[in-house]
Parts: sequence; C-alpha cells; structure tokens
Amino acid sequence: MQVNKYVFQSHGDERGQLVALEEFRDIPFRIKRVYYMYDTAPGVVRGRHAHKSLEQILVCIHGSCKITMDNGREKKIVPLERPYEGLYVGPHMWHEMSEFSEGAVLLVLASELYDESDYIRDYDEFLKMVEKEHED
Ligand code: T46
Repeated sequence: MQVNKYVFQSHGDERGQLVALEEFRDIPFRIKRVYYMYDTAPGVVRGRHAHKSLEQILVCIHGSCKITMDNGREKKIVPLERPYEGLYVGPHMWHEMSEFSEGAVLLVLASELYDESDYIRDYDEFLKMVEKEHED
C-alpha cells in the first residue's frame, strides 16, 4: 500500500518557521474546508471510517499523533510528528487517528464541504466495497 506523505517547505529565519499551503501547489486538490481537532483526551481513537469521495491532507501542527491507514487488505501506521509533514488520505481508505500527545492539534484540509452521506462508518460495508472494486 502506498502512503503519500508530504514534506512541506518551511520558511525559516531568525524569528522561527512558517509553512504556507496553497491548493494545487502544495495540496493536490481545491481546499473547500479546513477543520482541526484539539484537547483530544488520552487514549482516544478518532475517525474509524472511510470516505466515498473526499480527499484530505492531515497535518499535526502541534504535538504528534498516529494515523492507521487501512485499504481493506493492508494496514499501515503513519506517525505525524512534525508541523511541516502532511498525510494524504484519499477515498476508500479506512483511517483512525490515535495516540495524540498532550496538546496535539491535528489540522485537516479537505476537498469538499462536510457531508455525512460521504462517510462509510461500518467496517464490513467498507470491506465489501473494496472487495467489489478489486473484482471489477
Ligand atoms: C475524517 C477525520 C480525519 C462538522 O460539523 N463538520 C465537519 O467538517 C466535521 C469534520 C465534523 N463535524 C461534526 C460532526 C460530528 O458531530 O463534528 C463532530 C465530530 O466529527 P467526527 O466524529 O466525524 O470526527 P472524527 O475525528 O472522527 O473524523 C474527522 C472527520 O469527520 C473525518 O472526515 O476523515 O476527522
């Protein structure tokens, strides 16, 4: 399974660092929505779903967390530990976010507005969908 991790350019000088993200330059889609999670309680696992068509880039802009990526056949755990690293999560990828460090902030850039009908929240339904894709 291929994991697309981005290393963004960081503009550093004596004042510190700055990362700028532009659609179609740094981010491979039009950014229609930005959201972030913070104050995540210890031991919490978020996500646990796949999307039908949504594309996203996850950036842990403070602290660290782990993203489990599961395409129905293979799983990979990807640590996000630096504010200049982004992980691409495309459609039909079951994903879970866990092991948030204290104070972690996970920023997400998304290609579409929020739409509950784009979520697949049932793992068996997800497996059936990806198996069908492999058959076609
Ligand atoms: C994803 C992972 C990485 C909204 O009202 N608008 C939004 O744009 C989002 C993302 C959420 N919400 C509401 C819906 C729920 O009542 O916020 C609440 C928590 O959302 P959810 O349980 O879906 O959060 P996560 O952390 O499990 O998943 C989120 C995204 O929903 C999801 O698309 O891929 O982060």
